[in-house]
Amino acid sequence: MRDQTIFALSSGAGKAGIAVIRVSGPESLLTLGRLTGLTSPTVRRAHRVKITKPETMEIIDDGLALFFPAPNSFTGEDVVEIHLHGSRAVLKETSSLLIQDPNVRLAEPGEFTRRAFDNGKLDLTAAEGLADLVNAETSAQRRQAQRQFRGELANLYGDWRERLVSAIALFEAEIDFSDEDLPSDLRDQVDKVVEKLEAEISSHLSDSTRGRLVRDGFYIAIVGPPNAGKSSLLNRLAHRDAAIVSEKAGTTRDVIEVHLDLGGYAVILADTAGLRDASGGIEIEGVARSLERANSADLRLAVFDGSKWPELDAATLEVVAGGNTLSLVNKTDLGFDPKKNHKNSTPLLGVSAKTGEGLDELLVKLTNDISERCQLSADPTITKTRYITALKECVASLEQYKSATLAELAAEDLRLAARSIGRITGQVNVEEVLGLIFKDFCIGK
Ligand SMILES: Nc1nc2c(ncn2[C@@H]2O[C@H](COP(=O)(O)OP(=O)(O)O)[C@@H](O)[C@H]2O)c(=O)[nH]1
Ligand SMILES: [Mg+2]
Repeated sequence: MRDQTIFALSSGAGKAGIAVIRVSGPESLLTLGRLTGLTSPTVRRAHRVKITKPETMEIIDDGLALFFPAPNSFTGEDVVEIHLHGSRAVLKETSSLLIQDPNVRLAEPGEFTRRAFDNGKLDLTAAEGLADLVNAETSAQRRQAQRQFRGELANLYGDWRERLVSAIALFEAEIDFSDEDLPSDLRDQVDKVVEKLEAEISSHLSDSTRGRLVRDGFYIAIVGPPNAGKSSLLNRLAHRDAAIVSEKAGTTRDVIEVHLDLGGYAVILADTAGLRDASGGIEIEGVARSLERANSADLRLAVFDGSKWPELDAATLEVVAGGNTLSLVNKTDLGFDPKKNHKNSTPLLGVSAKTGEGLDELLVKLTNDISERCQLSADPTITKTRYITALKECVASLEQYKSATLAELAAEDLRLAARSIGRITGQVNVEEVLGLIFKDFCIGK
């Protein structure tokens, strides 16, 4: 229920120096009074308070409290923040006081942000930007999420929608007042708006991978024959033993993934089973999965076995021929030179997972490649498939408009186009997408 007052621990769970409990809703100030005795705080000012058990007057903790009156708060409602010591006991006893209070209840996941959205404090793209910001692990993810949270996409999509709505208004003025065909100059005017919009949306769509690569991470699949040292290389790059290394070929059967931060970009590095003629069912499945990962990866790292030099594995060469691959020959500690006498035209980088030789050069190459493909441009970037789907629908409706001869139908196409954009920002027809978006939030946001 919307007018219920909610509370949640807004800082992370577990032991910490400070923890923050946030309360939002009409009873916020009264709740603060019941907990601490502070009844008329100066707005947006920190006050020293003591959380006290009402029956025994025992002080649970002392901390700070702030009051943000509606509408100038995160949720747009009255909000109170209580800063306490982040001890499990303090939080447990304070929460239990709040739980016993019939005027407040524990917030559901994402409920604070949901209220902010309902009160027009942010649009859906900004809400999603906030979720991304909370989840950001690398600096590129943080930068991108912050831009979105600040309203970069909200402004862009909002502007497109407004232009469509104005075009619809022009049409409607005509449709309402006459049964005749539209004056051709009006149609020309709207045609121009549509053409310009379509060009802008198409150009925005054409750069749709960058934002998602940053947000979801750049996926690199390590492929190569068994025993080439793929698992050793992954462990070396991850600085831990994530994958099993064995002399026995075919040890890695499933796909093992580790998360890395390369130059501020999130990277998922996947170790795969060796490419070879598999004998058993599980192994065949392993090889099939390797190829599947290799195909869908943003980059493939082909690892050849240097102990076989100058022979290069045929199945791996096939993957390399598919392009988008960085080729390595591992085990340079065995004393061969990959720059010499290889028949293959692809430049090969010599590395040793054992000694670490060549890995710095590999990391530089990888980081350059990733930053080239992920670098944020000055233009707003698409971060979600949901946006792409809606924008494509919008373009389709605009195309439809162009071939519509009847004014009513043309106006309806524009309406559909505006609705597609509205679905992204949450201006229309949003109930079905709301659940999807807010379920990714954790409690306390
Ligand atoms: N000499 C040498 N041996 C290596 C190197 N990297 C891996 N190995 C060995 O090669 C064998 C296979 O390694 P592993 O990482 O399991 O290969 P994978 O089957 O490609 O995952 C193991 O015995 C490793 O110790 C290296 O750079 N130099
Ligand atoms: Mg392996």
